[in-house]
Amino acid sequence: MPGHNLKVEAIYNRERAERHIWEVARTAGMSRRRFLKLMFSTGAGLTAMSVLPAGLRIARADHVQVVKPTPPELFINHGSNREMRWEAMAGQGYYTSNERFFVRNHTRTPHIDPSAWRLSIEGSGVENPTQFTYDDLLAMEEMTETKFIECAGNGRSFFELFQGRRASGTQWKLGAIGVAEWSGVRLRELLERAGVKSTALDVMPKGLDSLNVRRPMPIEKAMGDDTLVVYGMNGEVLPQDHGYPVRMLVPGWVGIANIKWVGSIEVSESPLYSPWNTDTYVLIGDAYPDRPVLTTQGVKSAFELPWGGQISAGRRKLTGRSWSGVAKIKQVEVSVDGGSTWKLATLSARNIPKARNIPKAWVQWSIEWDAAPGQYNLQARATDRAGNSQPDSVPFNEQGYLYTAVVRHPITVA
Ligand SMILES: Nc1nc2c(c(=O)[nH]1)N[C@H]1C(S)=C(S)[C@@H](COP(=O)(O)O)O[C@H]1N2
Ligand SMILES: [Mo]
Repeated sequence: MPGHNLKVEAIYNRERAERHIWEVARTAGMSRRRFLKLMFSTGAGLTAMSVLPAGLRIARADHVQVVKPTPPELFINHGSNREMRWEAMAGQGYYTSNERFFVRNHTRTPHIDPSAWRLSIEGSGVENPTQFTYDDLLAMEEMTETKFIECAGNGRSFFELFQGRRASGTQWKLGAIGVAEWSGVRLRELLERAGVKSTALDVMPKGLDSLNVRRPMPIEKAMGDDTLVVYGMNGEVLPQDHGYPVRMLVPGWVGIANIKWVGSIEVSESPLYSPWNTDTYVLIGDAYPDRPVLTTQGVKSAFELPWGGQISAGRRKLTGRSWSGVAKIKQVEVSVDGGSTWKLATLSARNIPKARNIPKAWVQWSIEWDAAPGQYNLQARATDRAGNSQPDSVPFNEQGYLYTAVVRHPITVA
């Protein structure tokens, strides 16, 4: 795993894409001079990019904010954010591959040279401020965890669509989530090596992106068994867009807790604040007078179907996935008649022979449906083993977080 440099890979991919376009242009009789002129005028360069096969389509506009290719058949483009298309997960295995994993950047993906990079553990909460190199981390005991990372705003667009009030922020449907096998070292191990004090209160990882995105968590969460400093994703080097060289994994918590491109971790004996636990990632609205700070995610469900798409009539197997930030999923019910009747879906164990149902990850499910022609709003409602379920609506909050209500997924049967 070390030695595989994703920065070099990104440059390589871009050069390869440009060479491919030139080949296409040359075959079509274009002169080198005209080609270069086109490439340097952004608009035309982008048009030229569209002749690329999907895997090579690394448009310049994309390259600015997100490094990996995010083709439209796999992603919905929201500017610096890329949403996973749920319909593209149909027939896929349990994990979200690195190629398909959603990207949520407050600014843009930075390039970090791992040889110059250090991870510092510092602050009033440690006896011995300590620095770790990339190789130091790789030499430590490797832990792996299968968990989701989900944006706190996943489902935000439904506040407007179903409840008539638009919340500010990226108008995600349900694709701001993915499940991966994360590998790295326990944060607790690093804190202990730095001599964490019994009086330590808050722990704040800080990103090396241009805004230094950072957000504190309480020491109890930081010391948890499954809270990791991650360097691997699905058995590969953590990709650049997902936090290379290292990111946090804070299972069950809102996406923002999983800070990417971490350069330092502050441990403090007094409470820590950042814009991401004071101005954003708090609930603001009439129903939330105390402005609670977001921690865990709730329960959600998604169908692996195109939004507003069409399927053919007959016996169908509807598939989807449900998850909770708190506990394992106990059951999933599906309604095809607008919520009048509900049937239990079958929880599947595909691709994970032993671990049928993992807490703070998702469970795959399916249900048979004899679909007659017509318009439908399909609904799925999950319940976790802690008793949390999905309500019909949720009280509005200005920034549209935690939309855990049952979603009505429009579909035409023809
Ligand atoms: N440094 C840094 N970390 C970050 C972010 C960011 O913009 N900068 N975005 C956060 C948010 S809001 C989410 S939802 C997750 C998304 O992780 P992903 O892009 O790997 O899917 O990363 C979190 N970590
Ligand atoms: Mo997020």
